[in-house]
This record gives sequence, C-alpha cells and structure tokens, in this order.
Amino acid sequence: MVCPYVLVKLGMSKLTPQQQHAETFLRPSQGPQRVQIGKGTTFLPGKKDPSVAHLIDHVLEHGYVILPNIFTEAQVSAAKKELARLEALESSGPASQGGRNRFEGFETKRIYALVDKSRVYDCFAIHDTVMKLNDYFLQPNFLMTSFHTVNIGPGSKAQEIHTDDGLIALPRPRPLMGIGTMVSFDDFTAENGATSLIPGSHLWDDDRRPTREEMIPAVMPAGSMAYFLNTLWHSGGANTSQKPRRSITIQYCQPWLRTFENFTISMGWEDLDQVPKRLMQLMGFSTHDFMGYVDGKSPRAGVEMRKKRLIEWALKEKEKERQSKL
Ligand SMILES: O=C(O)CCC(=O)C(=O)O
Repeated sequence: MVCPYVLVKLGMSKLTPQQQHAETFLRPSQGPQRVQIGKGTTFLPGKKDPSVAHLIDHVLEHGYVILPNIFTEAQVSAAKKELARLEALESSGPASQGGRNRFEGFETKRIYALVDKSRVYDCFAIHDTVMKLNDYFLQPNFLMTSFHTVNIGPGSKAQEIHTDDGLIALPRPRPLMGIGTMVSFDDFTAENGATSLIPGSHLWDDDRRPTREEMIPAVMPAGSMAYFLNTLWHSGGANTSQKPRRSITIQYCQPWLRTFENFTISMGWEDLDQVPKRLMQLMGFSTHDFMGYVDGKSPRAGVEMRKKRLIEWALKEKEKERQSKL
C-alpha cells in the first residue's frame, strides 16, 4: 500500500568550502534535515522516542491522534470542580461568562491566564507523552502558546473552521509552527460539540479549502486528549445537547515564535516558585539559545531584577507620601 503521506527530505545546496570555514556559525536548524509532508507542512524531525513512535506515525498520516484516558479521574474531577469555582468569579477574565465574538463563541466560556488563577491545571500542560511527541514535531525549547479552558454551552453553534497557525502569513507548504491539544473534561460526543477536525488536511496546499462535510468529531471519553499539528483544519463543534462540553486547550509552539498568551506577564511574579519547573520553561521563563534574554541573563533572573526595582520604587513612593503628610 502506498503511504498517503510522504516524508520528503528537502534538498539543501552543499556548503562551499568558504561556508565550511571554522568561522561559520551554523545552527542545527540550518542543516539539511527538514522534511515535507504532503503539500501542507514542513518540519525538522526531532528525537523519536520509541514509546511514542506509533503515535507519531498516526500524526504524520492523519495530522492528529487521540490519546484516550491519559489523565486520571481525580485530575479531571479536580479540573471540573475548579472550573465551577472560577466561572462563578467575575474576576476570572473577559470571556469567562461567554465569548466576545464568533470565534470565541458567544455561548462558550473561556478562562485565560489559567497559570495565574489556579495550580489545578498545571498537570495538563506537562504530560510526559505530550512532551515526547512535541520533542519530535517541535524544536528543542518549544514553548506553550495557549492555555485556557473551553466550556461550550448547550445551544452553541459550531466554531469557524480554522488552523491554529492562521495568523502567520506564510504559504503552504509551510513550516510547522505549533501543536494544538484539546483535553476533554466531559465525554466528547458528536452531540455536545466534540472538536471537529479534517483528517489529512495538514497535507493540503493553499488551494484546498475545508468544508463542514469533511469534518469528523473527535469522540473520546473524559480525561482524553486530541493532539494535532497546527496546520490541521478544525473547529469546536456545535453543542446540541443539554449539557456543557468542558475542556482545556493547551497549544505549544516553536521556541522562536511570539506566543498567543504572554505568560511571562499573565502570571503574578510573586507566585512563580509555586509553578513546576517544566511549566515555567514552557511559559517562556527560558531562553532558546540566547533568544529571550533579559539584560544578557535568563528571564527568571530578569524577573528578580524587576521585582527588586519595583520594591525600591514602592518604598520611595511610600516615603514621599509620609513626608507630604508631615
Ligand atoms: O473547542 C474546541 O473544540 C476547539 C477550540 C479551538 O480550536 C480554538 O479555540 O482555537
């Protein structure tokens, strides 16, 4: 059987003797290892951990893979309880009571800046299997770009069909910029708005446009994950059931890309020590080579520098106020 996806090694012109000169600083990403899948996606394959090789092959062929029950009942139950607490608070953000546009979904509640609001969701962002899959599809030091709950209420219409790299104006085949994931807190069904996706659409060129008829629902039990390349066409589904479809989406991106959510600011700096180290790195408190530095040091060191300056400033302001009252 002919495999529907083809890993094509993209040719790189051989280096001239001058380029091979010791003075030339070539990074691994400038080497000849980039591959193309179909007409839609190119990427630099990373380490293929044998324990996830079958999952990688599924993603290469279909653009996504379902990871059933990768989270425990306890994790899912804590996530739902915390969601009820957060959604009851007005301070939970501008889309926590309903979306502000068709894309967010008027009947869909989203809680952004989750890293700042709760520690219950940390475990969903750093699952070992997901890290291993990302190690293959993304470059080392990949980041988290998006991390928020998605609660599609009864009566919600289907979301607009999109790819998560749609903001990036590059033609297909284009470099893989990131990975999308949806984690189900409720069973995802065709009726309650399971994420809809078009298998194989990561292989398409720009001339092919998606249609609703080509979509399939990512049906999966609560505690599962749909993992997909962000060149894959997908959308939230319509919820025709009587109950909400609760979930969290976590997206990851290449280490050299601007992230959707600016996690280094959305997280309160006073609480940074409570965040797992791996998550901190994913949030951008890290560097990629020297990309992301603060005054030549790590962003974490930069935060301490800013905190010190803020404290000094606050003390001076307090002293000024005291003096003015004398
Ligand atoms: O809610 C879903 O199933 C998908 C959400 C999504 O793709 C998005 O908001 O970008």
